[in-house]
Amino acid sequence: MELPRRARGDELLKSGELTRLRERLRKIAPNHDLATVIANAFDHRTRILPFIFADTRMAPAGVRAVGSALVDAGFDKTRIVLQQWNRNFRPSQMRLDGKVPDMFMVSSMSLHSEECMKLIGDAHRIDPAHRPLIIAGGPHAVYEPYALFSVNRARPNSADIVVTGEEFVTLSLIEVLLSVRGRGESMRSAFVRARDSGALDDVPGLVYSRGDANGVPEELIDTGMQRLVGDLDELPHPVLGYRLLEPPSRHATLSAHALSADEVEDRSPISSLVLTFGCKFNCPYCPIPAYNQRQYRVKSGERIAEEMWRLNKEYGIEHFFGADDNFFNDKTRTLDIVNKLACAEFEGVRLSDRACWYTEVTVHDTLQMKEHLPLIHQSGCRALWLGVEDVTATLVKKGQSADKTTEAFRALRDAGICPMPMMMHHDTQPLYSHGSNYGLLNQVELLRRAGAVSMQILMLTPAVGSKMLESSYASGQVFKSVGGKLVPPHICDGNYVVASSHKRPWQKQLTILAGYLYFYNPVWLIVAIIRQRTPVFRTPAYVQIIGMMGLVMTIARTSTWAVRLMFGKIERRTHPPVSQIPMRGIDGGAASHDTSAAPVQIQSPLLRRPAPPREIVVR
Ligand code: B12
Ligand code: SF4
Repeated sequence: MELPRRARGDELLKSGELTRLRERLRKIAPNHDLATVIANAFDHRTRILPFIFADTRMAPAGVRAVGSALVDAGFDKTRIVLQQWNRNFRPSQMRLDGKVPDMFMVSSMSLHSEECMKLIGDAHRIDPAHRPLIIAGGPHAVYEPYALFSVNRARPNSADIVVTGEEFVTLSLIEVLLSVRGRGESMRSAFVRARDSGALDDVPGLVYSRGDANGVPEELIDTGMQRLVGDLDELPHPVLGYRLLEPPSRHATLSAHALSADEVEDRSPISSLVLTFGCKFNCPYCPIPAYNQRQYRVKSGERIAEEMWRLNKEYGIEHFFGADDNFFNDKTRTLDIVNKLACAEFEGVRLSDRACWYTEVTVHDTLQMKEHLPLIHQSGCRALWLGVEDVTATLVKKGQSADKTTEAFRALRDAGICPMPMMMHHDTQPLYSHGSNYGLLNQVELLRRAGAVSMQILMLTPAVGSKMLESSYASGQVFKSVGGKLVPPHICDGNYVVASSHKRPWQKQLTILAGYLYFYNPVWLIVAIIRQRTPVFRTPAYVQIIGMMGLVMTIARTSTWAVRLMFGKIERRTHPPVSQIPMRGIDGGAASHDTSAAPVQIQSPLLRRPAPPREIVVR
């Protein structure tokens, strides 16, 4: 089931609403000496291609955004702990300025959810008299907020409240809590009073529980879908969040000081930066358009340039990765941004001499921008990740074909921009096809010849919040257990075959490995070293080296899964995950995030035969 959309015309906040909230909080912040620790959950078992190295060398934007929002609102006593760098961190032992923090926040993607629940569980070891208010947020919370509440009576380790939205929701929650908080009162006690008085129900984007004295939730109240900030220039500045990072360590406790400014670039040389949100396409396996309530939101070129400049000046960061869903989504707005970046100058220095950037786009929109690619390169763009999915457009058609993909890749390479394809393998795609481009190896070869610098091959896996979720479960494609082992969340990332109707799913797993081996190997490394006189210079050779290193980890981890698929009995699920706890909206009606009553409507692409392709309408 996709996330529901608010009523037409009510999806966005009013202009200036986030700015005014920030101003209001700044006025009351001095009365509240709030201390907050924000943890980013990370399961180290997920460290394989294609994300290996990017996952630990880029401090995630989500926790930085929450930290920036708190500091911007006047709550300086905030620390961000990344499990990527601090795998032994224990919330039960955290102290900030010598005291247990008032709020413990945790952010997680779904694949890191086991670690997230362990962090919450460990925070519950703090004596209830001092326990901080536990707030969960991030992508896992957005799509499955109910999963952050525990129904286990023996271990009632739930978040107190889950934020299913962005900065505006988090700051609104804090505003409500501070408005009821008495002098010296704990945030948890303020939360209970605010909850019981119904004060939280006016903030769309929250899920909280009501339960017995032991903290086991009996029902979940969902305050509905958030309103989104339309003008991304209203967001707090990302420069603030970097000051809050806990230095890497092996300790369970926090260090006395955050990472110093001159160490930031060393630890996190790439900065993920919000530039735009949203995408006009409507791929059935993708939750993004629904999350954005079909809105396209942008930052101005001036603001992006200023953010890059300040991040470079204060921390020395030179590489920026746009957290975009489809940066070329709107030609006019894209051109406005890149024009500003190309001419931006600060203190007599051109920004493009100090900053390079990378992001995600589609083949279709790249061709629309073809004549502007030299300008885009001039603005500092050095690589673009393209959701090619399937060159033949059998799986999903979003304007790509073998010819168009080749044309787009060549145009990018000629402009000095590395094309980085993202492929999606599926049940009906063979390893190799004779006389067509349908096979995976045929497509990898086609992309390599067209100039692909890196390669991403993920198995089509039903994503929570996408249209195809229910039908994939209903048709029995989704594995519950293999060889007696339950499918754990950390392997549901597209790298492992965990949903398939194929008779021999292990073949799918090995096909993905074969695709990677075909692309990342010593032969193509040598070719890349010999052919360095291209507009993208040595990058293909560097990427080959990184790719081969990552492939070793990938083979080690996924081949054992292939063996399990080969010999183990596969049990399948018939329903997507649903809340174990009854959920309701504030008016007593259905909860926005309750997936239990979702209708099964869509024919899953996993089941489709190669032809005819389903056309996805480009709006
Ligand atoms: C950049 C990115 C990456 C980078 C991450 C690098 C890094 N270390 O930051 C890379 C390329 C490595 C990556 C990899 C993967 N990614 Co990714 N990625 C993104 C992307 C495009 C941007 C993330 C971002 O920076 N957003 C900007 C920040 C500001 O937004 P945010 O994180 O949502 O945080 C906001 C709110 O959620 C909230 N919030 C966040 N945390 C908290 C905590 C609290 C307490 C509170 C109150 C609020 C709160 O406030 C924040 C400010 O508004 C998103 C899509 C998107 N547009 O968001 C996907 C996304 C996060 N990725 C996703 C996925 C699935 C993956 C992969 C599994 C691969 C895949 N199959 O696509 C891998 C996992 C790798 C790994 N081992 O972790 C999914 C996650 C879905 C889910 N249910 O968990 C997303 C949402 C895309 C999607 N399909 O919808 N990804
Ligand atoms: S083009 Fe990409 S971001 Fe847009 S809907 Fe399709 S998969 Fe999602």
